[in-house]
Amino acid sequence: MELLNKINSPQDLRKLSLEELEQLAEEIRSFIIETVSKTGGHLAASLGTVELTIALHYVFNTPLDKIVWDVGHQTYAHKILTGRKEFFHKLRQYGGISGFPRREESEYDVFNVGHASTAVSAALGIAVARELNKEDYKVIAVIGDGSLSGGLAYEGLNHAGHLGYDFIVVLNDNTMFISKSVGAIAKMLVRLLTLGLLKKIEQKIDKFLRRLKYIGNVILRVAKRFKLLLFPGMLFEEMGFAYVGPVDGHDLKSLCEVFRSIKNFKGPVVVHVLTKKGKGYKPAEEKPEKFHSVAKFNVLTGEIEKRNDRLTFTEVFSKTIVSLAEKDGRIVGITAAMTEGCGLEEFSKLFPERFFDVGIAEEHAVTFAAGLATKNYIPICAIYSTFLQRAFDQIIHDVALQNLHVVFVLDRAGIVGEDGPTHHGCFDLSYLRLIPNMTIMVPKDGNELKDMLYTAIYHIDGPVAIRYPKDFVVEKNIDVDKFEKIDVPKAQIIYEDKESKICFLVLGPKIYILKEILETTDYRFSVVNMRFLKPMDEEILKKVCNSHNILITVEENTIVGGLFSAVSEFVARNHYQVKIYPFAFPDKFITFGKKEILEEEVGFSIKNFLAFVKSLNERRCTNEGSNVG
Ligand SMILES: Cc1ncc(C[n+]2csc(CCOP(=O)(O)OP(=O)(O)O)c2C)c(N)n1
Repeated sequence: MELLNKINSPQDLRKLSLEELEQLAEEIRSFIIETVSKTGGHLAASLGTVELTIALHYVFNTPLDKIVWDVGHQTYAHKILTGRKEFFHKLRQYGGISGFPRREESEYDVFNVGHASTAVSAALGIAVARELNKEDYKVIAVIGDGSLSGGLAYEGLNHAGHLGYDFIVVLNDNTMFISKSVGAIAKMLVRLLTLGLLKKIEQKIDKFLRRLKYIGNVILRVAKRFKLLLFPGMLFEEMGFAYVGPVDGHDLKSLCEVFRSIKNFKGPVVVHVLTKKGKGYKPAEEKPEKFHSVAKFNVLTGEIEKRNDRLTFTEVFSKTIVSLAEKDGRIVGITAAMTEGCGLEEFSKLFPERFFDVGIAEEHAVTFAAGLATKNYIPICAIYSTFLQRAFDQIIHDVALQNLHVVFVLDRAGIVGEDGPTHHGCFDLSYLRLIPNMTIMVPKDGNELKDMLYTAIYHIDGPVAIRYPKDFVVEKNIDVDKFEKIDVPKAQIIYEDKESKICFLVLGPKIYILKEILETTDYRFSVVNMRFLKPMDEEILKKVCNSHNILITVEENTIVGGLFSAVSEFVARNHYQVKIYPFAFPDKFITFGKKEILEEEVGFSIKNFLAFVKSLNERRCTNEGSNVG
């Protein structure tokens, strides 16, 4: 790490020669691989952007010039070069540095991010502020080809093209569809560009197209398409951007040359950069999808640390949906660029004609599902809780308002851990509960998930949501060919204690913590598995309100608008005299770190539950039962 040791900021970087930059790139790469092998993280994308990051900080005058990253999972080199090398071993660890750009962390992090397709819009806002303030700096949005599949990116490009301000978009294109031969054309284009010939050639083609005009519109359209093949950038040009590229994203010399040549470009410009995901680390190059977001791994062998063999909720969903789809051709699987994460990989292989990965386009996924539902298909929209936030209006306007039968399967509900606040699924119970016609179910374990999916598909009309955490189920095996209908909205009394007058109303798998407390201590209380948040089982609620003094709601969701709100509204509406205490996430954003640490911090560990039960008991013994919680 001879060179890297000397670099504490981009100012140090700018003192290096081009040859030294190449060595630095190798050192950064090794440093990233070594660190991520111990912390886990987004390896492949960050390895792909090492040279790009160096070139950007080398040519542009950061932090005065602003680099806005899309998603932000590719910014490890950026973090290392901008003063966070010393903290890099604490990447994604509680109290350490985030895996994504955060303005709180560094002046070089211009915009907080974690969800895709935001960079162009955010950067454009900054560019407009610069114009209004009559300031002088460059604004660069860096967006991946995947993130360019999200509609928001086009809204930003459209607006940027219309405004015409000086504005740079770097398209970090790491898809495999550009083969070697096209790569050769790319090199040629770069050379043409630096010689100033590109514009001339394009002008010639434009003239040629204009001459063709008299032959008729059809030919013109074909001709335009021909130009699009020759110049993929035409898409951007039509939106008001100049287009430069493609550029080899691992060739520091070309990158620096191109950035220097467009640095003072007047108006919006797209620089198309070709990179390889996982670049420089063979296992990641070979399996970029496995090393996209990776757990700890052995650097030498590339072997990824195996978690234990227990089944996850995702796997139960995966097996169940395959089992159901085998028997029913109406079932369609939809995901927004998260096939594996959402457990639809097997489904996609077995039923390719009924499987749709729509790209990072959650809004489209939902409206597309709504369209299918009007034709009596049964769309299963499998989207992480946090990403479904994107499609809030589509759920209301396109699905619920028409009471269409779309099944939403929300993975990663609750705290997810190291990815942090952009990825925790803390809000879905709240944002779904307020939507009319919606049924919301939360399984406590794998068997319940399986039966809920079956019930959602065959015994409920209108929109249905099932949400579950990134976690293991309690069961070892589940028979995904046997199904039991769950009556809507039947809750389930798991344990009834007539003496204590304390009743826990629980949504989801944390119910097993309470079971454990009942089994291992002398504390007594009733426990209800709510199963449904909407509609709620008002019969059971009436019963517990009449037989208990204290209700405690448990939900892995923000305290605002979920189960605590629903039970409080019910109690107030019916004038019951019970007291209600919440186990829910606080009304603030939860940081990143190990899931267990974060859960303890927000009061969801077994220790927290035990302390609460103990305090309830003590107060009850001293007749103070009213001030607990
Ligand atoms: C709205 C949203 N949906 C899904 C994701 C999950 N996600 C993270 S990175 C990624 C792929 C991004 O592709 P690209 O922009 O090309 O970057 P690459 O990883 O290829 O470098 C996806 C789908 C997300 N971050 N945001």
